[in-house]
Amino acid sequence: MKLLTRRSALRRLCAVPALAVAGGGFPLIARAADFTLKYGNNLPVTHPLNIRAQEAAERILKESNGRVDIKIFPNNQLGGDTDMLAQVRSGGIDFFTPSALVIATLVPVAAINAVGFAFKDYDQVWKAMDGALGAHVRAAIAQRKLYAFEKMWDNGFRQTTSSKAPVNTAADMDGLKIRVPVSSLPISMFKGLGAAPASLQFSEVYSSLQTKVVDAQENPLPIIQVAKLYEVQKYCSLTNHIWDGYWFIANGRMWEGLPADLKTVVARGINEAGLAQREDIKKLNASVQSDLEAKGLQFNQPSADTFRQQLRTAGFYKEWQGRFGDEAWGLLEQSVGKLA
Ligand code: X2X
Repeated sequence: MKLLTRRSALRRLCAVPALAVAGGGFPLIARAADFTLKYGNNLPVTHPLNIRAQEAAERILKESNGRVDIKIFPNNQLGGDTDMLAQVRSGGIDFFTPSALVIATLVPVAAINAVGFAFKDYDQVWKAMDGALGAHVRAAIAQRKLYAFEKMWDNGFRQTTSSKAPVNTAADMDGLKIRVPVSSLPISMFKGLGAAPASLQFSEVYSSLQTKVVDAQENPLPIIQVAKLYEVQKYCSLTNHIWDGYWFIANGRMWEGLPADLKTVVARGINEAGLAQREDIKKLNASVQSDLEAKGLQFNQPSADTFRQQLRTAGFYKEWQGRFGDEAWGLLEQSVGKLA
């Protein structure tokens, strides 16, 4: 956060270039924002997350009468997920949107929404994440001195792409060199399925597929589209194995230091943009497959049965029930039914 002192504000005014006095002859000195806040994320600017975040920043600037100016640094400009998570903790940046899988490296229970084949549909997802399960995770995030806004943003149901062959059953995962995010749950899950998962930050995914460091990856279709992963993958299997979302988080000290009226403006701007972003992804989901097919990806639709069965046999659900604890697991099962 950059809080302008009177002196630095004066310095800024003195630095206003001659250009500002062109035009009407009156100096067009814009009032500097009281709070210039940095927000970093890992997605290309064309993803709905960035489009809606930009809208939110404009709305917040306006509704705060110019007092809060959020600057967005998309597409891993400030480093990969691991770096941005460190920066939002230290205050180097003010906001970050880690996927639940990514923030789980700091707040383990945050990976609970990513338990394999748990959520059946979005109805279940938003009831849980806007309800008791989401509240449980947000409380755990708060313990790490980060503030999580109430509404999670959508990443989507994760699908499996490969340059080698389609995945139809769990047996097709055998030995598959697949990139997963830097997070222990997907590593455990893909090992349970018999694959050979490798953790890489998203910033490295395109090049590692291109150079065949890995043969496969898994992500929601909108990401496969905006990050152009179809250029380096042939097959897309609609495994729907994980539902993944983004927590919009703020540095805790910065958030505490923000005056109450500005907190209200910022939270409203971000939460409402999040709800709109969910709708964007929903609309995209209806059209993105045919777009990706036109770009050459071949689709297939496996049934979840063999995967779920294999995960049970591998002890995946038992293990993660133990790791998350009975309270969080109970909240998940309240939303999706018995898992183990
Ligand atoms: O890294 C990924 O695969 C991504 C973009 O889905 C996340 O942010 C977890």
